[in-house]
Amino acid sequence: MTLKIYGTPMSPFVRKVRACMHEKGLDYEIDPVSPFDPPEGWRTLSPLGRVPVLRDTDVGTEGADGTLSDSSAICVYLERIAPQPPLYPADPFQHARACWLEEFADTELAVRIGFGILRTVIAAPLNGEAADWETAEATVREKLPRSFAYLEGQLDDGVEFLCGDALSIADIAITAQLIGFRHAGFQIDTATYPKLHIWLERMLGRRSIASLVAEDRERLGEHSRL
Ligand SMILES: N[C@@H](CCC(=O)N[C@@H](CS)C(=O)NCC(=O)O)C(=O)O
Repeated sequence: MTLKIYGTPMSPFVRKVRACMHEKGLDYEIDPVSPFDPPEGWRTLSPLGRVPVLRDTDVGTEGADGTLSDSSAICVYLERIAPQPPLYPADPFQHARACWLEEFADTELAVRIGFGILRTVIAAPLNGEAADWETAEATVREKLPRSFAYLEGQLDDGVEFLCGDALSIADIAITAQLIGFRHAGFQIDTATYPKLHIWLERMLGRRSIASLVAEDRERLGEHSRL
């Protein structure tokens, strides 16, 4: 089986898929397509023009054959082709809850952190533009507290994971987005969100995630404050 991810490793959605692959011990190739400067014919693989896209070359090697163009669809596929370790809880309610928290990460956190922080203080200076710390700080002060309070409430006292007693797609999807927040040098306030803070630090220490953060750091250089 040859699995290929198309998408820049700096995308939180690419990071989410890669973390799942690392957890499952799957080998893959990566083609660092930028959705903002894509190769010709990109919309054949990605109808919405986004990354990541996964290709399973056992299924198809040309055009859209064997491709999936959404991180959530890709992660479901990975679970089916490599069931161990499971990243979707067996319990029906926890399974659905994990999918909801994944959705929360992919929409709410992605928009807040993507537009408010990644674009303003990570991507802008990398593209030779001035960083907009005012917008980033306003995002942290005014936009993120509601999300963080919600996530704090989703973590039971002393538990290691968001859904049940094992790592799930919920932990991975939320971490993939929060890494951007941490690259900008922000911290989850320990006094206000103690469980979320501990949970995130633990997630960042997992081998599957730590290797991705190390790669990011190398790529971002002085632009990573994590
Ligand atoms: N729902 C998609 C979202 C992917 C997404 O928004 N990716 C961003 C990069 S982080 C992108 O390609 N943006 C380009 C655009 O929206 O035009 C998924 O889960 O894969």
